[in-house]
Amino acid sequence: MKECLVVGKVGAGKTLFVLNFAAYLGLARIKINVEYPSGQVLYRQYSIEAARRQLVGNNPHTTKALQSIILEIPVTKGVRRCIISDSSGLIDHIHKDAGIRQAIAQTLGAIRRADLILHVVDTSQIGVSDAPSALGEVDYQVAQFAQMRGGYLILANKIDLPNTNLGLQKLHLELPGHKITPISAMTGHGFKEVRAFVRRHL
Ligand SMILES: Nc1nc2c(ncn2[C@@H]2O[C@H](COP(=O)(O)OP(=O)(O)OP(=O)(O)O)[C@@H](O)[C@H]2O)c(=O)[nH]1
Ligand SMILES: [Mg+2]
Repeated sequence: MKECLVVGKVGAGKTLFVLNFAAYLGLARIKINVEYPSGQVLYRQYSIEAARRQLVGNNPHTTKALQSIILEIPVTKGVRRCIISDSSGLIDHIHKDAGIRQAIAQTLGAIRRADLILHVVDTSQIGVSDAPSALGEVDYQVAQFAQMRGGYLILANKIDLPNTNLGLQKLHLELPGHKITPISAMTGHGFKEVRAFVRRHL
């Protein structure tokens, strides 16, 4: 089964996107395989609401493991299955906590292995200095790495927030030559385009 990895800076909205995208594709319950950087693997089940309450958060590094869900994407004849994996958020500096450094290393390893990469960017914070989710060096590095391969899409998230037009324009200037889809993980804006992209690459 192909793996679609969701990456991006801390607080960009990766977890909310994965959960609401799974709901958009018809999942009422979320069955998550949680793979910690230590190698420990846990299996958890949630309703979508409980998953949102427990797994989405305002503090950086809310997610500290690879959290994978099996999705079924409708295709012409039936459905095709793929794994979508939420990951620990990236940062531009080296974190002082060894556990977080391991979680980030796990994300970097997953980037190398993934068949598809959805790179979530917080459009509301582009150019905001010092915001943890602001576009940063690590975003340019992910984009550069992904350029060498197919199956890469940038999701300009939080487009529901005011004044994100300017952020979107800046993003196109900062990461030229990449396909960028504006989305809102909160409202579901743009999910149809993301589904079409994933379907094309399965
Ligand atoms: N308005 C708005 N808020 C969003 C959107 N996506 C995420 N958020 C909010 O942004 C915050 C961070 O969301 P998460 O999904 O936990 O972000 P994350 O990228 O998984 O963060 P880490 O796990 O810490 O790396 C939460 O308060 C979300 O409710 C969006 O599309 N619109
Ligand atoms: Mg998260």
